[in-house]
Amino acid sequence: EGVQPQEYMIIKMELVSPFPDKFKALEGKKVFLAAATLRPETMYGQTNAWVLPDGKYGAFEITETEVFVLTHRAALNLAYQNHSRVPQEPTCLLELTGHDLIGLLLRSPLALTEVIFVLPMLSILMNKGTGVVTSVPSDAPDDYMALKHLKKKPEFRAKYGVKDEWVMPFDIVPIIEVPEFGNKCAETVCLQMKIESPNERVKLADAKDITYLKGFSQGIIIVGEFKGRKVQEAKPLIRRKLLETGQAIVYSE
Ligand code: A2H
Repeated sequence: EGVQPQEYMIIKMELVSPFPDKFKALEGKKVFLAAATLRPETMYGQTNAWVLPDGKYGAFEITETEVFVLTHRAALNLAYQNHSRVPQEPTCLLELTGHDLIGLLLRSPLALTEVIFVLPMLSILMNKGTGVVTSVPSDAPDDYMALKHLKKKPEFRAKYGVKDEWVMPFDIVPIIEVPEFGNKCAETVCLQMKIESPNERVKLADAKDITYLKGFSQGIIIVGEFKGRKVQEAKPLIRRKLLETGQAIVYSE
């Protein structure tokens, strides 16, 4: 745990209607999986969402009409940051586990892929962010390795009830060009470092640092409204746009 507060953006990944049975009670409301990210400028490249299968989540009333799916811990923090229907008091409408979320269909802000699925990731920490992560395999080594693992291992998909069509059609979406690293920076770094599985946590932490540093300091956005701009310039513009359009909120912990 850091001593400095960390400021995330929560990206509102909207559950596509009609809702599955487990979520029928929420029909009529806008339901979002609330993904915490440090890199809003990468949202064009989202290919799926990640949850921890055995993690405990809840569906919480954020406003009269909006519901967020996230951890109880994050819901409490949000309630103290002015994001709860009842001030300073989370209201949980539905208790959930990651298993209930796997396979949900989402529409996510800025994503070039129109609809994406919720998939299992075993390295998710339930005491960080919201417990929901959006996946950008072009620029996040963790996301790249987890998606690659799911694609390569039918037995892993079977164990978590993941259908092939939730995974196989989805591939890396190039969004940032980095000199010498190309437009699939996470893949380049993972290959260079010979990372073989999502369980190589020490190597992946280094890969994350390198990718983050390179992408931020030298990256150029190659898609969307800010195409041609440096990541450094585009990041605050994309952040502001997401906030102004109500597609994201700020969250700190
Ligand atoms: B980032 P920090 Cl493209 N468990 O978003 C595991 N990982 C989590 C998490 C949790 N509970 N909550 C958030 N994260 C991920 C995008 C991204 C991220 C890119 C590149 C790097 C990157 C797309 N995934 O993170 O420990 C989220 O993934 C590398 C730093 O608070 C979030 O930002 O520094 C990041 O980790 C927050 O990690």
